[in-house]
Formats: sequence, C-alpha cells, structure tokens
Amino acid sequence: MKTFHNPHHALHQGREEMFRGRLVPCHEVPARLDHVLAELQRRALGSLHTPPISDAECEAAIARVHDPRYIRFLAGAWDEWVAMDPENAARDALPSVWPLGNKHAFRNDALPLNFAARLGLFSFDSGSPLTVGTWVAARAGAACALAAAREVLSGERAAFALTRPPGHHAGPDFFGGYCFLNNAAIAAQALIDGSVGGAKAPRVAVLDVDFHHGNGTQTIFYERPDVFTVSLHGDPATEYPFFLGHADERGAGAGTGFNLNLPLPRGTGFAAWCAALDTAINAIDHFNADALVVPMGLDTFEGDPISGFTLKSEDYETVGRMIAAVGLPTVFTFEGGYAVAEVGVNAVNLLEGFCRSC
Ligand code: SP5
Ligand code: ZN
Repeated sequence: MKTFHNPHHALHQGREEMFRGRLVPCHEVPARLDHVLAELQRRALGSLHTPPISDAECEAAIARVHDPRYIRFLAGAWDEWVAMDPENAARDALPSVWPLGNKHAFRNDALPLNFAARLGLFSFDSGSPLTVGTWVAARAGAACALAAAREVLSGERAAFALTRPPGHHAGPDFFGGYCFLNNAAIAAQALIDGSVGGAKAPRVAVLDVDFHHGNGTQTIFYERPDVFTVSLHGDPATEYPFFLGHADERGAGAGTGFNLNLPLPRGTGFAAWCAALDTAINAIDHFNADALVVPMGLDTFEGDPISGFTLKSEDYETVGRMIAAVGLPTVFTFEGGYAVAEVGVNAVNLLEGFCRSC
C-alpha cells in the first residue's frame, strides 16, 4: 500500500486551543504525523510518497466539496489577520464570535467585512487555531487525499493519505475540531468523479472510526444517495462535537437512508465497539459501494487524553482485518489520535491488519 504524506504538514502548528475558559496547548501537533511516518518506515509497511498533484488540480478537487466563499476566506485568512495588526503575526487566529445556526437570531448570508466576524462565520469552535501555514498545509493534505483516491481508481486495493491537519469535522463552509479541509470527503468526491483512465467509483461508502462524530462529512453528503456516510463515535449527548451525530440522523431528501450514526457511551470497550463496527459493515455491504473511504482516527485508544473509549494497541490490527473483509478498494485518511507516543503504532497496527488480510 502506498502512503501519501504531506511534506508541508508542520507549517500548520497551532499554539493553544480554548478549553473551559483557558488557553491550553494544542493536542493536534506535528509530532503526531512524524510518529506515524517513523512507524511505517520502521516496519517497512508499503512505500512513502509525496502527492504527485499540482496546486491547480488540488484546488479543483477542493472546490468539488467546499464552498467558493469559504475557500477564498481560508486562502487569504492569514494575510488578513496580519493586515489587521502587524503584531498578530506572532499570534494564532482563534474565533470568538459566531452567528449561531438557522434560528433567525443572526444572519449568515451577509458576508461581514470585519475579519474576526468572518473567522466566526466560517467556524464552529475556538479550539482550531488558524496559523501562518494553515492554508498551505491543508491544501497539501487535500492533495494527499486526491492522490490516494487516484491510486485506488488505478486499480490498487488501498492507499493511505497521511496528512494533518485532519479533516472530518470540516464542512462545506466551516472549519472546527482541528479540521480545515475535509480530506475524506475530497477523496470520496474524487472517487465518484474519476479522472484516471476514465475509471470511476460512482457509489462510495465512508466508514468513520474516529472517536468523534464526523460531522463535516455527514453534512457534506447529507442529501446525497451516492455517498453512504457511517460514523461510530462517542455519544454527542456527552461528547464533542455535541450538536450532531445522533442515531436519528438518517439523511435528508434524496439522501434519506444514506447516513448512519452509531453513537456509543463514554467508556465503551473493544467488544461493544466491534459489535457496532459489525453493524456498520453490514450496512455498507447492503449499500453495494464501489469504493470505501475510512477517516481513520486513533483517538478511540485507551490512552487518548481527550477521548473516552478504551481500545488497546493490539485491537487496531483486528479493526484493520475487519475493514479489509469489506472487500472494497479503500482510501484511509489520517484523522484524530492524541496519545502522541502511541499514535504511530496504533495507526500502523490498523493498516498492517488490513494489508495482512487482503
Ligand atoms: C479530528 C479530531 O479528533 N478532532 C477533535 C476535536 C476535539 N476538540 C475538543 C476537545 C476538547 C478537549 N480538551 C481537553 C483538555 C483536557 N486536558
Ligand atoms: Zn477525533
């Protein structure tokens, strides 16, 4: 299996995130990706590549998933932030004011001129600092997702987009949850669109195994019948991102029936988690997908500092085997996982489990 890694990932390096009234050091740090890369090399699993994708190709793929207004904002945000006050160059941009949702309380159709207002309009939390290198890193991450999708379209069984920042919380026109561009959605859309020798995968299933609900991916595809989004995650009644991820969200319009949420209580261990994975896999079998995208978060690990499941390192190999048994061409994208020292072993255990049984 080829891994496409993001050579620019470390350009995105947030300092602090807001948590319960204080700024605390960011959990989503460059060392996470470095540990995965080192473990892939140590165990010689597959080959490593930087994505062979031009900026123009990449931006075209991003525009298939994200709103033009949002892309324009993200691409220029750092320059605007510094233009507001030159001293901002030494600080990260964190939002502090939001228009809420569709409750007639505030408008979100009139684009404010004020930068802080637009930062809020295009985000949903104050835990995702926007930094000098965020756009370049996120765009190069999307290139990894696109390269992995092409690899699979060209007939390979699987490919891994090893990138940060992660992506599954980013929606059509918002960032949050440490995510700016939805790499898994970009891969899914690229599989549907095709581009390599006319090959296409018209029906794509997304199996999100991150601890947190994949709200961005769900929202992007909520009204579409060609992408079946499935997520196993901490119950939003108690777990981030709180405002989406309940079991009764089944899709809307033409997409009705094409979203499946399997929320699980804090403290869930491997046996119950596996039973939910079985349910997810049965539903995916029934959907008859041409390809699978797996937003691969490792924050289900017992040692994760911000999450609440208790999977052990050796469990990830079983997870990989179960995903391989789906039997579909598969793109993996790297998502959460904040037990930094263990995230490499856990990620590679999953991928090795997959490779051993396909
Ligand atoms: C991709 C992904 O996994 N995003 C997760 C975003 C979670 N953000 C909110 C986490 C708040 C946890 N703060 C805990 C500090 C405890 N020391
Ligand atoms: Zn997560």
